[in-house]
Amino acid sequence: QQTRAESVAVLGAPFCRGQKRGGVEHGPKVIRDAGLVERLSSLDYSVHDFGDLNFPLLEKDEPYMGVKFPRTVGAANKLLSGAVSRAVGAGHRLVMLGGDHSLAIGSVSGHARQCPDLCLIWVDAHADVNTPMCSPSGNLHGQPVAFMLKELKDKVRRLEATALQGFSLLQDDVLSVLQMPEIPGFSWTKPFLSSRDLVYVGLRDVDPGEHLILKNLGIQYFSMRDIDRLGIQRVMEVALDHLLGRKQRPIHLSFDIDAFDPSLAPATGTPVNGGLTYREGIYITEEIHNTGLLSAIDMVEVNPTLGASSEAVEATASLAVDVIASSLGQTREGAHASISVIPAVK
Ligand code: 4U7
Ligand code: MN
Ligand code: MN
Ligand code: MN
Repeated sequence: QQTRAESVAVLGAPFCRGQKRGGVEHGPKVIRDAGLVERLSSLDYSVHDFGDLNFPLLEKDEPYMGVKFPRTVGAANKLLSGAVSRAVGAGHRLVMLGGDHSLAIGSVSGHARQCPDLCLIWVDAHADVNTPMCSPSGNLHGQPVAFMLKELKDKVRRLEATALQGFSLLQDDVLSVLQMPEIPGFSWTKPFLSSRDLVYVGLRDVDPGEHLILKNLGIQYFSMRDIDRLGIQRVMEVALDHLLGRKQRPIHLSFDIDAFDPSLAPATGTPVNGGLTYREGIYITEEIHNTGLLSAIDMVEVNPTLGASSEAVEATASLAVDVIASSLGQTREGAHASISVIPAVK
């Protein structure tokens, strides 16, 4: 059978220390059990399943500035970053199966090592851009974007000059919230993303410090209210133009399953009402596929121990597979790329 001559690497990241609920480390298994590899193969990819990473267990890992399991999360992401970098460097499209969303630190940074000009589309109910100073929970799955953004490390002068105008808060207060400190476990990584290279879709639960960061850095985001107002078609048009309008470059899609409405994706740790419909979610990924620029996908926060029933878990996992397949070219209108699957006339 003919293939697209394109290959997809699947990499499992069974990891849960970026948050407090057990079970999310079983995400890779339920997503595979929902038929991921078969679905991608039927889209004519050559699929390389690299299995699950084996994350080191650290015995002593005290909180630092309220951040929980900093060294454990740092070490896991360092390992993941190397694995992602190798897979992308070998020419594969990458699918990373989480695990909690702290894993995006490793996944996006590993991708960026190979593709320094990548842009990032973050589909999530949450902005995940808390710094240790402003995180309400100390959980690192609510902070990954803060580790990526160059502007949160940049020295005070640039922020004073531009972003802070018009804010009534004392400058010192604002800056101390915005600044990203050194965290044990993360000395292997440096911020690599500009705030203009990031777009959010699906937001509806943003913490005060996060909102301050989004506004101060002028990050492009589309909340559920924006989707209600503009429609998902216009949202994706503006989002992709913002990222690709000046220059075509590789896309990293970081997809948190809690972007969907909890009625569709119940098996997840931090559900928020009023999420994406099935059709909005799939439209997002169809449009990303249509750019021809998608280079890596994270699928995170599927937690099989939190579904009320096995049906609820299977529905969530199967939705995750639909999102990945659609990102990689599965269409709702059908396709006739591989004629060999048409049954011969008897
Ligand atoms: B997820 C939260 F406070 N913002 O920081 C936090 F509401 O990866 C939730 O998007 C983070 O699921 C959710 O803990 C992280 C909280
Ligand atoms: Mn989320
Ligand atoms: Mn998230
Ligand atoms: Mn979550």
